[in-house]
Amino acid sequence: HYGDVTDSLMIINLIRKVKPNEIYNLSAQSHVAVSFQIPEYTANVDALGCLRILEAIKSLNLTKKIKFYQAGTSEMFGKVQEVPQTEKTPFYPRSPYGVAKVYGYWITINYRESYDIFACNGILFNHESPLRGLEFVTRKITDGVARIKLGIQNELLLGNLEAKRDWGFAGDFVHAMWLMLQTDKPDDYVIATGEQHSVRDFCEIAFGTVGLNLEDYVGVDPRFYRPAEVETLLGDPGKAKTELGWEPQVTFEQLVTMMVEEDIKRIEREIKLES
Ligand code: G4F
Repeated sequence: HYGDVTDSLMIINLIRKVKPNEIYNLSAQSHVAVSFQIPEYTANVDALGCLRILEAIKSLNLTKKIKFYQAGTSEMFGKVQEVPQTEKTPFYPRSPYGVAKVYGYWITINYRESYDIFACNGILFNHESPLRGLEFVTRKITDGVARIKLGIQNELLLGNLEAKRDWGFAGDFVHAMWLMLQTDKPDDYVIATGEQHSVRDFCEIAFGTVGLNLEDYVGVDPRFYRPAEVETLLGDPGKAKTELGWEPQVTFEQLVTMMVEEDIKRIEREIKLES
């Protein structure tokens, strides 16, 4: 089905047609840096998009039939108010994206409390895989490392190398989303690994995987700095562990290695096709 969460009627018609048991709202303008350039569009999709789906569930009288998952984000913690961040940590978003997601978070809780919808917020920290878009730093690095290793690129320009993130494997995190909707009572959960690394650490391991040294290839370009930066994020997944029985399976090193290896294989295939 085609769709767009800026179109209320389309959402209503689609839900009426598909009659889903579960809805996972992963729709978003999810690029933090881009949200500074298109803040109004970001709010329309990321904040009001969530409201439109909840309002459709309510107006179709499906509040007892559909479970709803809202993709919250660690970007809502922004300028962090405590370390590590838990479900109780106050939000301090640092981008139009983070601000819009805070609206999505609260409107989900408001519809849960007002209309008894089974609605959960997952507060997911950064989650990566070989399918990640090239606009995000992890994939930009692993793609760059693969190209440098294969001799078709000779430098990698990045922004803030000191930013720290709690990076996990997307496959593990999607499992946590599903677990949230299999419980008896809707609630909100932090999904994170509880481990933190800098962009520089990510580069070090990625270049190390192919026997190269990051100092020889990585440069800093202020074009990739953001008007307001989230310097550090570290989640405490304790509640998800206790209540959902969830634990990440893929380590940071395994994640970086997996992404570099997949990029090398993909680029080698592309080179072969071209020759
Ligand atoms: O990979 P990023 O663009 O991800 P960011 O901003 O943390 O957001 C991602 O994770 C969130 C979960 O916390 C999601 F909600 C969101 O939708 C998205 O998936 O940047 C990570 C860090 C930033 O501090 C950024 O400034 O890496 C830094 N960085 C340094 N050089 C760079 C670059 N980021 C990008 N995209 N490109 C660079 O060249």
